[in-house]
Amino acid sequence: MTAREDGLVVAAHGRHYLVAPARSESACPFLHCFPRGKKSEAAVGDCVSIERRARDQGVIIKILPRRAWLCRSDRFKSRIFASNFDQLLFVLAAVPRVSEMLLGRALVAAHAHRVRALIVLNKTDLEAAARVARARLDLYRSLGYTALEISAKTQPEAARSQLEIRLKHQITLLLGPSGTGKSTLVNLLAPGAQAKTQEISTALRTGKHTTAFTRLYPLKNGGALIDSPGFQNFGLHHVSEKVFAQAFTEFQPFVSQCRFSDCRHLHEPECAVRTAVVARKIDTQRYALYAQLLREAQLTRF
Ligand SMILES: Nc1nc2c(ncn2[C@@H]2O[C@H](COP(=O)(O)OP(=O)(O)OP(=O)(O)O)[C@@H](O)[C@H]2O)c(=O)[nH]1
Ligand SMILES: [Mg+2]
Ligand SMILES: [Zn+2]
Repeated sequence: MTAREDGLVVAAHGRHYLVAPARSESACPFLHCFPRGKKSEAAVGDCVSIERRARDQGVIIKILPRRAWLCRSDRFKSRIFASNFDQLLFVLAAVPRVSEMLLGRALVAAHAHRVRALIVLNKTDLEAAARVARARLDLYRSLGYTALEISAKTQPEAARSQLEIRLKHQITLLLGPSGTGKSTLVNLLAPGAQAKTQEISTALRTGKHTTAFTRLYPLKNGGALIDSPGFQNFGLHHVSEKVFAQAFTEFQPFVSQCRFSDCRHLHEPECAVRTAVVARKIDTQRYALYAQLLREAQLTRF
């Protein structure tokens, strides 16, 4: 029988995986691996059990249980693209304009998987636009999230010192719209990463994201960054309605005052959450996201 060994999936291109062997004395830093069966379902961040077939090649025999994961999905199919992260770092930028729906989804995902979420506003050198984005950050700070402000390009050292202490020994998944500077941050924090970055105007003209694949980069002082392509959406179909409601922490002071104890805060009479939205005690956009997540969940489940 061929000996098995453990490894960490650092990149996934269809059925082709790049796996870092757990044993550091391994002759190759990375093994090219394929799944044993027809289905290819490993994700970046997965701990896997492999059998070597050649010096730099192997077959994935088993995926070890995951701690946290995110799927890129729609109603019909979903695929896990990153797993086993300790925290989410959502990168938004003065330009392109802040996508709060995406940010809100990331925060719900973090809550559902009980991982920390950190928000970073990049490109503060673009001052006028940064002012607009900054005004919205106060909302998230009031909800208890840490929101840092950096300019990875014009003040890299300040960005590094703000981030390094928060990323040390953690596996951090970078999320955020295309062009906000995720790969720029990877290059700043993970020496030798050489992640591709691109002017947004060029990227938008081609209609493609600069980062095409999710990839894990080890950090010098322990921990790792997982860079992902900027994208519009990811699935939360595995999250229950109850968890959705809990993830909106600003609803919590009101839920006990709803007339019905099983109130979903959508159309029920005497709903204290909706009353709070009307009274502007709850942000309208955040409530709209909650209602949308519930609608999406219903579409998938029935
Ligand atoms: N003005 C300014 N531009 C920045 C800053 N940080 C990054 N950029 C630029 O923003 C553009 C996009 O950066 P990327 O790092 O490729 O963005 P990304 O989030 O990885 O994009 P995708 O891979 O498409 O998801 C590049 O031209 C960067 O040079 C900054 O602090 N200020
Ligand atoms: Mg990128
Ligand atoms: Zn209610």
